[in-house]
Amino acid sequence: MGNAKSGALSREVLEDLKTSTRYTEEELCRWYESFQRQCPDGRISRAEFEKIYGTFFPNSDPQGYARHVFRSFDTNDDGTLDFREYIIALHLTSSGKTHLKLEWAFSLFDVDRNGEVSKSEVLEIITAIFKMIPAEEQKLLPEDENSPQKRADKLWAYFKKGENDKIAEGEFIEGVMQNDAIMRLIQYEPKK
Ligand SMILES: [Ca+2]
Ligand SMILES: [Ca+2]
Repeated sequence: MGNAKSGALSREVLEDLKTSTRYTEEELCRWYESFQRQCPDGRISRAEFEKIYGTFFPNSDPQGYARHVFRSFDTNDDGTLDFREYIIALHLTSSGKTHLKLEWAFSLFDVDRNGEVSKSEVLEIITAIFKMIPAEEQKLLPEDENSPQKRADKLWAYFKKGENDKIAEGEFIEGVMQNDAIMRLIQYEPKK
């Protein structure tokens, strides 16, 4: 920990990240260097995060979604992302392992962090996702997916839930893994 202030990555954090991700020491040290260059104080604020996020979606409004993504990454809830949270975020979202990604997606949908997802939480996140879809792409969406409410209804119907029912994490992950159409509803990948 004593090293942290002088700019070096502490052994403790390094070992922790090596265990919880599949990244090598070399990769972690390299990312730490660039992280330190971009964030000399060792933290990314929510505003900075939203700004970075915005540059990836120049033709739509990703702020609401970025705020939820930030919340899901800020696991100690202190309003900033430190290097550890940043790397875990990278690991969860870029690993390509569906199960891991869906664990993260569940934490994104579980807005109040109570371990289950309600329909109003689904609607809130799907609304934020919808705002990232550029207007001209929205026009091309299937009739039953062209509004946040329709998307939330479709997802809820797929899980055979009543309005006030909840979805637990295991059920969510299993359900989405078994259905590509549902996977499509809970994310937005910009067209290249
Ligand atoms: Ca934090
Ligand atoms: Ca919840």
